[in-house]
Amino acid sequence: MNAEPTLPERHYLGAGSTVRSWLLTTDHKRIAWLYMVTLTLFFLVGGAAATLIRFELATPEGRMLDAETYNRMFSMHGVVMVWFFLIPSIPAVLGNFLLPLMIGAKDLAFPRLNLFSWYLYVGGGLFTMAAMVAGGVDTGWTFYTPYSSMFSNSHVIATVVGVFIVGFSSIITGLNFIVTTHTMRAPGLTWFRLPLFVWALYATSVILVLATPVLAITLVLLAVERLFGIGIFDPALGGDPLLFQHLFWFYSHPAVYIMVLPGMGVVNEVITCFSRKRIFGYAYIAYSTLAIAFFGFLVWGHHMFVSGQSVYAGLTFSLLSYLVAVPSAIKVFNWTATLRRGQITFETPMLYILGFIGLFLIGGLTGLFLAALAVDVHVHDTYFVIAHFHYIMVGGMVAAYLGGIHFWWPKLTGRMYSEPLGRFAAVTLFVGFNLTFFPQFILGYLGMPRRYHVYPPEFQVLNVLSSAGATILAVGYLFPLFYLLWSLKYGPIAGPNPWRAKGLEWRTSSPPPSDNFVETPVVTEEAYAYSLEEADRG
Ligand code: HEM
Ligand SMILES: [Cu+2]
Repeated sequence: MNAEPTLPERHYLGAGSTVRSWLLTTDHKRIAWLYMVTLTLFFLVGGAAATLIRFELATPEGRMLDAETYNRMFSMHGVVMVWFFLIPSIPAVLGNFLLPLMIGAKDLAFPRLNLFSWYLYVGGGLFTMAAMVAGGVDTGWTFYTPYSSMFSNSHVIATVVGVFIVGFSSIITGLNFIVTTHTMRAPGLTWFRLPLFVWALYATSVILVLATPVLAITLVLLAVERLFGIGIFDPALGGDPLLFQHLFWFYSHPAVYIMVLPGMGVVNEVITCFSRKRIFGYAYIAYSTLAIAFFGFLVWGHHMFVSGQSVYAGLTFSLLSYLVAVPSAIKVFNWTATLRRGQITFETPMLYILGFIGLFLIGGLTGLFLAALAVDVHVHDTYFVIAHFHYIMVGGMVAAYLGGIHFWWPKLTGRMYSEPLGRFAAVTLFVGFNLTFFPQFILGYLGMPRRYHVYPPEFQVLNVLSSAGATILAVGYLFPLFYLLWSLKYGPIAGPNPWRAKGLEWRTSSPPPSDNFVETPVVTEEAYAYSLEEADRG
């Protein structure tokens, strides 16, 4: 037997503990921590707003918040969650930490630029937070014109400036990831030996680089119209409000894949490890990742079925939206086939990932309802839509994020968290999530519109269920915060590879040294060379 594992003598976390050493670090692993801490704070802000929304909706009369405040709450919730949490989360935290480790590199291609993009993220966040403190914004996270440009009297400009700046943080991170993947792979690490998480980051980065500038331009135009009254979107000034929607969704639909592709990447890593099997259909998963990124650019018009665009445009966008479902379905099929006859064990990361697959399926299938023109006309702007995107984003993507955090926690910190508490939190989250959002499908189908704080009493039962579920869900989210913090100091020492996982990141110590590997690793086999025989022996 080996002796008790100990923490390595030199590792990146020990490379200086002053605030200065953190704020000026160019180590991708420390920058990942900077992101993790700031993202978590934003998540708590967005979550506080969600709590108020659900409290308000527990009764039909809307007595707790006035209409104006309610609007500002759901806008703040959406703005913070989408722009400051979901978009950066997996790429900026797990991607930053893992990309160099997974490809056997010492750092990203541009370490200083990486630090700079965190500063942009925080800077943008401060603008938006200042707007929130000053009274908030009431436009919703989509800033639809002409309301946002000519009529709203809330803090639109400051909010939009914040989002604009954060957009540049995304673009820079995307460029950094692309260059790193092209130029810094270890000897022997061909494209088709890359972990699928790296493929996912790569495809995501392409979207970030191509789509985000469109958002940036759109926000500038919005600011110009609002500040100077130049007619771009407002019909009264000769502008076209549909133009805003086209530009906005040309970014924001692909942005959905910025959120979900990295989550799918995490699923690949975790599912093979805890089934002790090669991933089924590696090449299909890699290609379907690229296909999703590509098709994602062609479907933005499905957000505009009732906007008055031509029926032919509507039909085309409807058809194209179905096409995106194909590569997504391929992935789910491949995951199922990977599980088949595997030696499955249910550690915490695996529970989150199985949760992801279930919730993503429900979210994806209800997406097909929305992609069908006629059904969408019925459920447009109802709670059905809210339920659909929360299943994908909150159920799916946040579960993948948490699953990934747990899976790589021993690598991040060198310590283990408590497995029973981890499992308890994962199950709580799954139960709370379904109780919160499943009733919303029914509410929406029955006709409860979104963004209303007063509703007819017959919708109350379902709303109370949803609010009760949200309480359970909140416990599921907050719990990991405590036991993970606890494990930072008291967790048992993990050793380099507690899951007996494949992948270069597991070949270095936990936590890794500042420059990742003592010697540059050489790759001689495909990714995921798990074997069931080895598992039997293990
Ligand atoms: C990661 C977590 C979450 C994210 C990313 C997220 C994201 C969003 C977004 C983008 C909207 C749309 C805002 C709009 O345009 O109207 C929204 C609305 C909403 N969210 Fe969340 N959400 C999250 C968690 C939650 C939780 C935990 C709850 C409940 C406790 C919740 C309840 C709601 C409700 C009720 C609305 C509807 C507001 C309306 O009437 O329009 N969300 N959420
Ligand atoms: Cu879309």
